[in-house]
Amino acid sequence: MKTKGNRPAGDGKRAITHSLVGIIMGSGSDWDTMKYASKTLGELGVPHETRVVSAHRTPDLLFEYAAAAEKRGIEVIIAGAGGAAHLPGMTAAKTVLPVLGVPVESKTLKGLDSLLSIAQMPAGIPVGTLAIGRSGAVNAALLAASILGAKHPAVRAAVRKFRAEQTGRVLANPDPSAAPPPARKKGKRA
Ligand code: RP5
Repeated sequence: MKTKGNRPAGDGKRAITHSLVGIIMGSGSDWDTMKYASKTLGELGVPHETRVVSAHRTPDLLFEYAAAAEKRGIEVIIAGAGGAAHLPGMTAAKTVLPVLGVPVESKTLKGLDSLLSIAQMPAGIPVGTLAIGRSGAVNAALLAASILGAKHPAVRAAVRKFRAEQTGRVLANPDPSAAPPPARKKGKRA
């Protein structure tokens, strides 16, 4: 599987070339949401992979993926699914790695079905459940990075930088009624 986002060296020593996070999703149609998890991990420089693994259409693949993930060096799994969203729970049942679930917004119930399916796991097999849709996908990536940060200082530093920049953007634009500063033309000095 292709590893994405392996930009920074592994904690200043050796570059991490294998995926630390596996982003899986129940259908190719989930990519519109799950791409935000991949984009966020890419911005943080966290090596990750993306793959469609359906709990009901490819159950054997799901078992294989979840059972082999730890040995392959994956440290966190992000699983996105919509509707009767059993992918995160089934994945969590086959691995002791942390599994973060992203409820994909469904057409009929606006993702409430996905949210409850993922969040309401019976005691014994946890799935860390994020918000419905894009926010959940972004936050799953940030939470995965926070988890990885305990072991990988470069990832922890990337999360700190992300937070500081986010704070800086808010503080730099305190008045919502003010027009945003005009973009400078290339070659012109301020
Ligand atoms: C779930 O069913 C997927 O996670 C997706 O959100 C939903 C619809 O899948 P498609 O019919 O678009 O393939 O398994």
